[in-house]
Amino acid sequence: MDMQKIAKEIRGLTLRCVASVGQGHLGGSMSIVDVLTVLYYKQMNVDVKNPKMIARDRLVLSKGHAGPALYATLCHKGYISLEELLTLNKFKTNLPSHCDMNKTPGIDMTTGSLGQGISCAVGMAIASKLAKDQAYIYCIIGDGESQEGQVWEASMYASQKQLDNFILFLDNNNMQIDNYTSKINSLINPKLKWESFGFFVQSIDGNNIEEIDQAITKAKQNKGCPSMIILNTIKGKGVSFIEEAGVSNHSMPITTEQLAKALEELK
Ligand SMILES: Cc1ncc(C[n+]2csc(CCOP(=O)(O)OP(=O)(O)O)c2C)c(N)n1
Ligand SMILES: [Mg+2]
Repeated sequence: MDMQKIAKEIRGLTLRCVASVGQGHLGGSMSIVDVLTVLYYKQMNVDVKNPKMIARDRLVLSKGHAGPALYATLCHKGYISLEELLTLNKFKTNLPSHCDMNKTPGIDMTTGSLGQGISCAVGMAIASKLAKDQAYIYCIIGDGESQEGQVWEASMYASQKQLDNFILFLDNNNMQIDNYTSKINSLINPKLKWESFGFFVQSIDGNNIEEIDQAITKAKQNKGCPSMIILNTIKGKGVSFIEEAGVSNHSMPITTEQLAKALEELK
């Protein structure tokens, strides 16, 4: 399986999804495509024919505004059709810009209010331990999102409960809604912070498929405490005009012409 190729295709689908409505969270969607590719094509125990399978692994996209990247991944896997992918945010759509578990097959938790998803994920990891179902619960938070106190309450409790089935990712793209995190409220050293909270922490190139795959495998082998994988990513990764927009790429427009050019670049 060529995961590099799949990631490019998922990036293309993400762009098409956002372009169908003309504007959206391109930056933070593009930065997590590589981790989504590895999760859904290699590491997660899920069944596209049975999205609600008991004891499946689960993903909580706590930075729920990156919904388009997850929808594109689910579309690539076959959970949703291409036709449906292009209904983002439209009247009566099943694909709201932020994830909704009651609307979209394959979405494990409703998110969008930053900070809350991680708490839900910790609860799901506790439930999985009680059920002894051997599932892994994955969760992706943003670096800006980590300014929410709830992120730290949830992290503290995951550690207290020794949730080694809980694998947390930080999308460390250095940007939040309208500026660099370092200019607003910096994490300074997220590795030290989560280590001090009792996590097994790895810090990797979050846009490198190989590194992501290896880090998840290592996190699964870790016993007795939760894992954090810091994904050092580029916001808007993969398309030059989005990367170059920098802190303006959080939510930005994309025209039909830009879409065509970007898809060409991804070939
Ligand atoms: C509780 C809450 N406050 C504010 C927002 C609005 N909001 C959406 S995305 C965002 C910035 C998040 O930054 P980051 O977590 O770094 O996301 P990324 O860079 O990955 O897109 C904000 C403030 C929200 N969704 N929820
Ligand atoms: Mg960010």
